[in-house]
Amino acid sequence: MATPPPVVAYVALGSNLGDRHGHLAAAFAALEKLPGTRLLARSGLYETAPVGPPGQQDYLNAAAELSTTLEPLELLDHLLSIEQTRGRIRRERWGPRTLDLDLLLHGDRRVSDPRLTLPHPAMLTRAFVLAPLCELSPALLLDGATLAARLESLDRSGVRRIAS
Ligand code: A4P
Ligand code: MG
Repeated sequence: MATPPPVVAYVALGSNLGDRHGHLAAAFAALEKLPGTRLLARSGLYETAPVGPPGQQDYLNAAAELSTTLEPLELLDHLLSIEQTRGRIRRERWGPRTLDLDLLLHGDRRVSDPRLTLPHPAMLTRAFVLAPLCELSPALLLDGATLAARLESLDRSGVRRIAS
């Protein structure tokens, strides 16, 4: 079977437990090694105030731009297994996590599957996702507005860029 043409996909990275820098560095290294995939660009690192249950540590967040021939669900499965290698245990929704990898966009695919929704439903309302993503693709249009314009309209007070 012919290999499908590569598409550009974006992944959000987050960690607020344990060695946060180590978890994100390991995630970027693992993304680079995925089959049929190239890591085109990575954002800087952001320290962000936790959204969700109170009493959590601050998060480190970042974003990655990939070129991939993997189908969306295949890519999701790889992201989930990278999370597992960093000891991710799922407890409460929005609770603390060693590593969270969310698939934000996969080309212009719209997916509504019990396991995967694309574009990621919360990406446009979260400055901790859009700030790093806008470093990679500020002019990308989604539902009639650029990512940069969406970010402008959000409260960014809890989001601080700490390293490139
Ligand atoms: N799933 C469906 N669509 C997707 C997608 N586009 N990408 C399914 C990834 N996964 C997707 O995810 C549960 C299931 O969602 C997956 O098995 C997959 O089949 P999860 O990561 O186990 O659940 P979760 O992360 O606990 O819940 P949820 O609602 O996904 O949480 P979020 O939205 O990821 O939020 N505050 C700051 N500052 N920074 C953060 O990074 N992250 C969260 C987690 C909360 N607060 C935060 C941050
Ligand atoms: Mg997740």
